[in-house]
Amino acid sequence: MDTELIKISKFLSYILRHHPESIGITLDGDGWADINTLLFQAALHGRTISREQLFQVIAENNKKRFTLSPCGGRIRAAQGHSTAQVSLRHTAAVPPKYLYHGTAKQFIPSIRKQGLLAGSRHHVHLSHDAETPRQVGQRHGKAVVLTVRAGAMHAAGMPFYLSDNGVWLVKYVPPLFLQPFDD
Ligand code: HQG
Repeated sequence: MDTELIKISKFLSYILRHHPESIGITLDGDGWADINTLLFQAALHGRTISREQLFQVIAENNKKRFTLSPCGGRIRAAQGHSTAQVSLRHTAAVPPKYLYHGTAKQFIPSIRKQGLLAGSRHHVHLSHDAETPRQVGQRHGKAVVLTVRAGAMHAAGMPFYLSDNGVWLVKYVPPLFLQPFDD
């Protein structure tokens, strides 16, 4: 994606995950925004985005962060929300034995005590591979990839969800289900 489309993608993540009110729009409980309203309100707030650019971002985004509604008139972020307007009903799914979470070295003592917390987001984000979490962890400092005993957690009755774009989501990971720390 070219730099302009990356900027638009970041702007859409900000609006559709965190602060729809900042351009005066409201998302429904499933996170959907009407595309005409979104583009109109974005323009009113100084961000002019064409429909072509919006559709290009949906189609070409490297993590498929955005979903187009079946009728083509609405858009939503696939996951990553913090806004209270949205309580997306993700699909419950049975996880593989292990999933991975990317974090930074400075958070390890706290994670060791408290487990993985969702913080301002609605869920803790887990991945089926170890490479994506490494990149995610790097955003916060020296990357550390934690192994989550997802199969055991699920067997213990904790629900797992799979987002439209393949991110595994849980409300919380107790320390018990983190692979022993070897740092
Ligand atoms: C850490 C990207 C201290 C947690 C990625 C993380 C992801 C704790 C940070 C998505 C903690 C929260 C989300 C505890 C968790 N003590 N620190 N007890 N429990 N943490 O940005 O997971 O590119 O809210 O490890 O692919 O970094 O945006 O979450 O380091 O799926 O589409 O607290 O963002 O997707 O940071 O990233 P964030 P995240 P996109």
